[in-house]
Amino acid sequence: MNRVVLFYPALTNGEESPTLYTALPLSLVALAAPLRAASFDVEILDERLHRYTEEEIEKRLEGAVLAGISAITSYQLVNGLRFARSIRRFAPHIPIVWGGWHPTLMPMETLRHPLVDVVVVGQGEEILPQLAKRALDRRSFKEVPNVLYKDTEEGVVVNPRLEVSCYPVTGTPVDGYGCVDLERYIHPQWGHRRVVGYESSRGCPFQCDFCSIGAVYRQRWHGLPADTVIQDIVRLRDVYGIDAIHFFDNNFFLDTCRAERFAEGLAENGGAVAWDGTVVAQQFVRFSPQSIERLRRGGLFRVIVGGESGDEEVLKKIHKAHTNEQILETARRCKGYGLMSSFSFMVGFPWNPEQDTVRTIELIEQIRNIDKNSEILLFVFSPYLGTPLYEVARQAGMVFPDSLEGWANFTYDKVNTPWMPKRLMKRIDRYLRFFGTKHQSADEESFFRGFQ
Ligand code: B12
Repeated sequence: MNRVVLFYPALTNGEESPTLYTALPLSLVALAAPLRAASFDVEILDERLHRYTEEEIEKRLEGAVLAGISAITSYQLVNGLRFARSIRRFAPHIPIVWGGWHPTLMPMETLRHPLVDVVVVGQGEEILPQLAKRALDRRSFKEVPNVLYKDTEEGVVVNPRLEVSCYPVTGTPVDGYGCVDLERYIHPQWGHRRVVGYESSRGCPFQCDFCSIGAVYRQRWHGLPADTVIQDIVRLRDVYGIDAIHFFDNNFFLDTCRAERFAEGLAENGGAVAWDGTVVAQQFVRFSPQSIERLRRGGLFRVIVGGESGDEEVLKKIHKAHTNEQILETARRCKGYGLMSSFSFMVGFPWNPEQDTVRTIELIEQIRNIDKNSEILLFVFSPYLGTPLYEVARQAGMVFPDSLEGWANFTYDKVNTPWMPKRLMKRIDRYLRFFGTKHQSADEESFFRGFQ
């Protein structure tokens, strides 16, 4: 059989991957299903689970017609390039195809690298099987939309960008789960024994200035029908013994009717699966008590909200449409309904980093006074490619790399935003080290005192 080898690079710099970093590689699972439907044998190499030796890579590449690498900015590029070097060494005749968030946002720069033959922009389900078939038949990639590639005669070729299906082109998401050893991606989390990831919708209609989703999905949102999601989740429960689902959607609740229909349908089908999802605060505070009760009865156990900043001046600037009061009301409601709440925040925006840091930490304190078990994730702001804040950052003096190797070293754990006073960065560093960015236990000192 003809093989396609897909590589998921580690997200870390050599250290072991924490649970959060070893969720199911949804991107490659989504690509494996249509490749298999097109009669390709697919091998997924997930470097987060196993550090492949050169010999192992050589063996896996035997008979491959194409190799694909998925990457978000930072360490996945470092590790992806290492893998690409091995492909060149052991299978110099096969095309090295890069896809995922970084290549999508920086396609030309990515293609310039000698270890990149083809870049796929955006979603790959419709595109990758076409590339694999052409690679097998040794035909050019000329007619394949949404790709850039190096042609021996024509040099760099940029094919037109077309809208592709916003969802699986064959079957449903769970069809692809059989392409990996699923057991290795099932983790105990949030009080549940067997949790796995699932994506029930793509895109987002909001235009938050710090987020890359808009650049790729152009404010479109598409959710799978509730019945399809129910079928898949029931299958995960009955076949794999899953007791909780973490929805990786950007905005699970956008279509509230769909979310409620899902909750009710799951309960009608025997329930016994808990699930969580992301929602914007201004929407959640408008859910009726009946609606929250229905969702809860259908398994909702955790609500995830992007709080982003406790400085309302910043919220306006970044086009985040909630208020601090709506964040606090979300925390109160979750506590009242016995739901876990999870809020993520960033500090150190380019306008007044000292002020936004202090205000954000004050808001976190208030949340914790409402519910000391609320999960808080806190990051130092770093501009994402393809976002309006990327431009703001450039104007504020931030220097960005201009090559794939440069971006590989642009690691999100070493933020170097020039507007951050050293003194403030030190205090935040100490604060993050002391508290981590994760959930705090009840008897720890107050969040705010840790910042002094
Ligand atoms: C799950 C997730 C994570 C996971 C795993 C990351 C990963 N590589 O998947 C964790 C929790 C670890 C994580 C961490 C971070 N993440 Co994250 N994460 C996501 C999230 C929510 C879902 C990704 C996913 O699985 N999607 C579902 C799959 C099916 O879609 P997909 O990945 O886009 O794949 C499709 C296409 O991209 C393409 N494709 C992908 N790979 C390939 C490969 C080939 C060969 C081809 C042809 C096509 C192709 O085809 C796929 C199917 O259509 C996305 C947002 C999103 N909606 O995608 C953010 C996102 C990817 N994360 C992002 C960021 C910034 C981060 C963090 C820096 C956040 C932080 N402040 O710490 C860290 C980085 C950690 C690190 N050390 O590198 C950004 C990426 C921006 C960028 N420039 O790369 C995103 C887009 C969020 C955003 N709002 O902007 N993240």
